[in-house]
Amino acid sequence: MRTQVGIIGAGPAGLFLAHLLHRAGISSVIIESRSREEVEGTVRAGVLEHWVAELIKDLGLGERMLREAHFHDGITLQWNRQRHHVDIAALTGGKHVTVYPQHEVLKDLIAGLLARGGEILFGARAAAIHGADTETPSVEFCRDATNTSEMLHCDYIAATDGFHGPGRQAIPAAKRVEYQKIYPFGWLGILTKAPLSWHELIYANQQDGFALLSTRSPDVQRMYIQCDPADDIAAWSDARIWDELHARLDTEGWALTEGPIFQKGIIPLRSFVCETMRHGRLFLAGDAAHIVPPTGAKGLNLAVADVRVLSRLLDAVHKTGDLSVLDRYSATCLRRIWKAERFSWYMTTMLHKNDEDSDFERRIHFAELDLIRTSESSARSLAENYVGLPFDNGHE
Ligand code: RFL
Ligand code: PHB
Repeated sequence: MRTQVGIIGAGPAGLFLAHLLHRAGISSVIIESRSREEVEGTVRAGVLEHWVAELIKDLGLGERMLREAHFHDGITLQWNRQRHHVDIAALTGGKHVTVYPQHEVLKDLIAGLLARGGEILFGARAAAIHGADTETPSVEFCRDATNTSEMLHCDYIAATDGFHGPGRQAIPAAKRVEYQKIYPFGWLGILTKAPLSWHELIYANQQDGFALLSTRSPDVQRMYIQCDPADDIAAWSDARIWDELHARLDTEGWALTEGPIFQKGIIPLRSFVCETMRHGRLFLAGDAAHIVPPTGAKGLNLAVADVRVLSRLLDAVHKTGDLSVLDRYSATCLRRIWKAERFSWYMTTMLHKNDEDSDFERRIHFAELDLIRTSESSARSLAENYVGLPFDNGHE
């Protein structure tokens, strides 16, 4: 098989890339190890930055999002049993928080790509990347259905294969510098069949730690609580989960609305960046190159930002034949990545209870929250980061 860009992974990074390349007249094939049903059924992120929602519309894929997503003017922060509304729309000249689940975005991207003649090989696992630093790279893959090895020959390879995929390891270890921070807490996430409890997301830091109230649809709600990342989910009965959610989210005269819990799981929290993101004709994008803790709602958005850069550079090469523009890929992406890493770390440290913190640090976190309540420039900084920083024109 032959194509211009071989893409490993049909997550947000791989699928947005295929659409952007298609729009530029560049062919691609996506190799995805999971089935379409599994990709479309995995519950992950919920919040889109303003420009990502605009991009979905620009790509002609926004019809369902416009009908089904929730568009919020802001977010609510809660501490000391008090709530504070951060008016993101007012602070950013009218930008909104779009709550539209990642798997719904993926359904729209997959259907749209297939309708446009795009090629996605589901149930096909990339096993090895060959000749990344040559002019003739290829991806060796194996389809579940046949269990035989095949080759995808291409001009460029995009490894959009997530944190555990083989892409990053194909960059020689001596060329890679990896930065990592593991947090001493995780998130227990649930889906519950219940009506909306509050009109926007609530990020709470109460005595027992962090909780987040989010939504999926008018009758399905998404909620998270801080827990020990080593906890066994079996130790968390529904009753225990509701007790903790009430303890962290309820305020005087207001209580969360309960419903049956139909999905629950625990994820660890980490920050990770791999520098460089390129080796010859191999490019890493999305979680393959970086991870953020979910408190800033940045992971999916950052994956799309990477492939926005990559598609523009590949389009420039396609038009001019000048390969030297590709030298800008890593540095251009990393400028935005480190700002998202900073914001995600800041939201995480400010909003969680860390048993390793001293009382002094705990007081500092509450002072940071109070600064957002009382200082417009602090609130604006949070708002700008939350809805997505502007692009660094000329550099991205
Ligand atoms: P993905 O989504 O992991 O997709 C990678 C794909 O590659 C496939 N793959 C392979 N295919 C072929 N051959 C191989 N050898 C392969 N190895 C792997 C995998 O099957 C998969 O389909 O990476 P991508 O595209 O970089 O996208 C990243 C995002 O998924 C991730 O950052 C977000 O989900 C993070 N995240 C959030 N991001 C946001 O922007 N806003 C949020 O509100 C938000 N909330 C969250 C989140 C992540 C969470 N979890 C579960 C970690 C909330 C949570 C709880
Ligand atoms: C979600 O709805 O899953 C969600 C929302 C905001 C976050 C993280 C996850 O910061």
